[in-house]
Amino acid sequence: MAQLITILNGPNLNLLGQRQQEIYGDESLDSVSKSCEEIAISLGLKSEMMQTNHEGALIDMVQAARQTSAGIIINPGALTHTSVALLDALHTFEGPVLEVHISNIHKRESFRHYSYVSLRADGVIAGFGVQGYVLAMRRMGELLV
Ligand code: CA2
Repeated sequence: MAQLITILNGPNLNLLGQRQQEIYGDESLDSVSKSCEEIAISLGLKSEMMQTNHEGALIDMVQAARQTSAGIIINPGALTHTSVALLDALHTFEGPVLEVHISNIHKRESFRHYSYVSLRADGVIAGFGVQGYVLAMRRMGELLV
């Protein structure tokens, strides 16, 4: 059976492609999900994309992935910079965790420079636009062989 990669997205990322295109581009999260699914299949994996605007729901998704998923790709949105609870949940996950940011958080406001999630992440991609998700999928393919 193909291993599952869970791709998690935090607050406001449902608006991808609809607002602030100068920062986040014009592609929708659905379209990113389809690209990731295609890559997953080419790597002999499966992927599932989820998004929530709620911190607790994101933590529930991480906990559920402990039973179902070989790896997590996560763009926690603004929770990146605030959520110790999300970090704690990610610490309970045993497989690889890759952190993705569409924008280059280091080129933006100083409050975006720190990531709690990076304390758990096995790799971090920032500033590659939505291509970051695709690159993270490829890296998962290498980490999970
Ligand atoms: O660059 C990223 O991917 C971020 O994780 C996006 C978060 C931001 O708080 C982080 O600092 C960096 C914001 C997500 C908001 O997404 C939107 C997408 C399109 C339109 C409006 C918001």
